[in-house]
Amino acid sequence: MAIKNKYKGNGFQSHENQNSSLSKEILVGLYRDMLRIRRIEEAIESRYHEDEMKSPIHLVMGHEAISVGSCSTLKIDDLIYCGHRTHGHYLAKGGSLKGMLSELYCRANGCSGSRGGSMHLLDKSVGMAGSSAIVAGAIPIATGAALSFQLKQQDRVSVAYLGDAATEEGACWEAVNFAALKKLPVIFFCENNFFSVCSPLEVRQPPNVEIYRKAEGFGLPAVQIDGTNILDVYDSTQEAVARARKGDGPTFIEALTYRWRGHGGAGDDSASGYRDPEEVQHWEQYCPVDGFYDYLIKMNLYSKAEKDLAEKEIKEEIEEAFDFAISSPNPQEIDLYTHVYSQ
Ligand SMILES: Cc1ncc(C[n+]2csc(CCOP(=O)(O)OP(=O)(O)O)c2C)c(N)n1
Repeated sequence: MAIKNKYKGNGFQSHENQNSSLSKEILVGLYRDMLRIRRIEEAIESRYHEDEMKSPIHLVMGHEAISVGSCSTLKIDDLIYCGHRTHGHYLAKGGSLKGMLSELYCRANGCSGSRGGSMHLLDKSVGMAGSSAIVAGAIPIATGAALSFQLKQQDRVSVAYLGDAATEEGACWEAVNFAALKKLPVIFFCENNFFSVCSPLEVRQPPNVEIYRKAEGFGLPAVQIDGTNILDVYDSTQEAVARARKGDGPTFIEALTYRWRGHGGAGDDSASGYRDPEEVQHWEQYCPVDGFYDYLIKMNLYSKAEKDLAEKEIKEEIEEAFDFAISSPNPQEIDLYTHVYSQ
């Protein structure tokens, strides 16, 4: 097998010259947030075989720059919606680690009250408005939220995170069309990792028609960016958010990235033959977290000692959150009858 999906970005290796107007504090914060998500994902993965987390999981390793870079441009009352790969978005939007882990362990105090599991994280207090396991299911809902902001004249935006496979659903383009027509304050953020479960992009979509080009056909600004480069993600989302807040309508962002782990569960699944294991190794060279660390070091914005301290604090936070989740109560039988609606 040959490596088909080559890295198309600039890479932080050549980013000494990439200037950012962001302060040192913000840049270091972006790095720390990505590192935190990476370590949380590793911890979830290492414990998943214990079979105590009674929830399917979809790890986000390789996608960290997208969730952190984009959510960092949002306000707390802006709303985000996503599909099944939720952890990065929830944590980057300010979600509670304890609430998320409790949800994965199906405990009563999980952020979705143990009803959702990993694919349905919900937390109104931080603007995590919903996630859907139905591919493309959250896109029209995010668009509807943007319509409500517009009608109520609220200074808020919504973001619909979607995978490349979601662009094969009618609901995606119906929402994009409607948002373009009404100039809604919504950002469509496509995380193109080239796969839908085990099906590569080339067996699902015609070649040479890139996803962002399809979006452009609906008459809205659309860009393709390097999804492993957090500065590119931050800048393009910030621009899209500014456009939406000004009343100039939606933007479609296609960020190229790679899923380091299997579609679902723990570990890599390349051995099953749908992708070349060397392709995974190829993309690991462009790690969004380590690449940005090297950049910060080169720019004299960070030190090894500061990283060590961050690692220590993150480790302690993760251990405490796991202890909290594991010792949290299970839902009671009576809980079956709460949050149930009937007509
Ligand atoms: C409407 C619908 N069709 C099929 C599925 C089965 N399914 C679950 S995840 C998935 C692939 C999703 O790929 P993508 O949207 O690119 O996101 P990624 O997993 O790569 O992050 C599919 C086909 C589904 N959940 N919903």
